Amino acid sequence: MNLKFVAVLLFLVVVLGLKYPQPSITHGRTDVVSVTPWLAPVVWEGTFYPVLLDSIYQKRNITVAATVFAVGKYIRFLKDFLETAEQHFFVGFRVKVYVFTDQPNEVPKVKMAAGRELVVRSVPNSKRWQEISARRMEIIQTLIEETLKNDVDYIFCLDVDSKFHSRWGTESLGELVAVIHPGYYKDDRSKFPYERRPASRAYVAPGEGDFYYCGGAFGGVLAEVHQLAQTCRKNFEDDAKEGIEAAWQEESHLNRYMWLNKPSKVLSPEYLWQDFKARNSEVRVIRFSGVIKNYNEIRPN
Ligand code: UD2
Repeated sequence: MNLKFVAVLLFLVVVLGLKYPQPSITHGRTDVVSVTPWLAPVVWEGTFYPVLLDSIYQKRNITVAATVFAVGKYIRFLKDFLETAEQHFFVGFRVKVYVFTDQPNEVPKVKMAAGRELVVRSVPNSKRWQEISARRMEIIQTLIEETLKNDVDYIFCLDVDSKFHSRWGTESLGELVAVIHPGYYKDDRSKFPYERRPASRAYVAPGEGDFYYCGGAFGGVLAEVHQLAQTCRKNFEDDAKEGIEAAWQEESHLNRYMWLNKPSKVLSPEYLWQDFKARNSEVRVIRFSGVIKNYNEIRPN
């Protein structure tokens, strides 16, 4: 969707009145569940009208931030990430993409549309990939406190080794937003790779847990994401002082957090698929997907 198209849509909405199919409460998708037991929407293709949602948020004049980390060899994923974000991520809205990298000079020059901005910040490298991944929480917390506070309405924190393939827009907005991991959504929760050692602050006991959520994509309003980042950071650091690192670093802490603080919107695995997985039939659209990578070659340890 380009800006011209958005302008036409806005014209339709404002001048002619918005036209969209009549909603129904008895007909809709029957192959997936589109609401959690705590009544948060689960976003799947076919459960929302993009034009209607965009018209609601255009009136609110929102700004959306995205954070992405490209440290060490992960810088190679940045170009595709940024270029595809231009094509699919909140097109027609004000967007600020914050890139955190140890190689600011290597950040590719990607042409950003009007109203969209790229901000590059330096961060140190680390000898351990676990630390690079987990330290994101601390940096996101500080970014919200020092920079975004009065400037931005929503924030999404995304993995760089991924590309957008289709719309990711206003349907994803909510107070606290989590994405269901594509690898486990048909499994019994006993199989989820939660942290299982009670000594860790990321511990999830047997019989607990709703879904297994991705560390590679989460978001919401600033206050909620700040609370999440601060809590996960503190728990990660307090664990570290006792010599414990959760099974999946900040992803484990995020899962514990989302169990205690239910997300107000849940995004289906359309919002973070993995390229090595064949598409399942209920996934009608892959919007964002992790690329295939050789861990041994790109990680520092
Ligand atoms: C999963 C999660 C990831 C994180 C990790 C646990 C998904 C899709 N991915 O993926 O978010 O929770 O488990 O640690 O849910 N990075 C660098 N340089 C490095 C290493 C990492 O910049 O050397 C950044 C980069 O933005 C990358 C992210 O950290 O996308 C996560 O690292 P990963 O992709 O190696 O983690 P992975 O695939 O195990």
